[in-house]
Amino acid sequence: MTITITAFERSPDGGQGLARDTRVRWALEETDQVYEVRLVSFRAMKEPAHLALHPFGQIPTYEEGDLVLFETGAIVIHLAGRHAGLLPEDPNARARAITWMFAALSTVEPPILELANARILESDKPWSRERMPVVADRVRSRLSQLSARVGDDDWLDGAFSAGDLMMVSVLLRLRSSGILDEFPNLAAYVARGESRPAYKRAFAAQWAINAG
Ligand SMILES: N[C@@H](CCC(=O)N[C@@H](CS)C(=O)NCC(=O)O)C(=O)O
Repeated sequence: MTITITAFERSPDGGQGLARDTRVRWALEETDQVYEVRLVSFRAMKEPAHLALHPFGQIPTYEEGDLVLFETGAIVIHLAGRHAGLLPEDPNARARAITWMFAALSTVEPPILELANARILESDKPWSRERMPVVADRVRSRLSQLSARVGDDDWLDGAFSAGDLMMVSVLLRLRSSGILDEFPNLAAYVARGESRPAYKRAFAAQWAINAG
């Protein structure tokens, strides 16, 4: 069955891989799935045809036959549950990998997004200079906890899993802030994720659309 995802016609990050279709592409590559991409403009994302797929008018979406999904966490769990490569066989290890996916999306990503919004959307506000250190310290606090857990390990819980795919994807957004480099083991963890052939293919595919 053909898999089709949606992505920005032109990503605001110019191809740095921060748009969330990259994590879905990465999961598709890790699980050896062939897929097609439908590019959508910002205007088209808010029109009825796209809203029927994604009630919040965002990318990415995922279509496979009758199935339509949105939310990258749900899409990656769907792929990981049906194809080998992203979840361990052992039921407990599988549950822990899914736990790390939720941790990435609901505990680590929110303060990182808040920082990104503060830097990009609020830097011209009179209160921005005062607020920025508070927002940055919230990110540092989470990273410090994550760094203590990762320690010298390669991945979060044994072999690479969907939990790592999501955590690395979330942490990548921090690179331009310099905060990731304050935690050398996490910077190395992210670099390990980026060096995976499947990530490189996913990155190159979105770069081909957005660069230039
Ligand atoms: N929680 C959603 C977030 C989706 C999201 O924020 N997508 C962004 C692109 S990375 C988007 O479509 N932004 C445009 C908009 O919200 O209008 C997920 O993980 O899929």
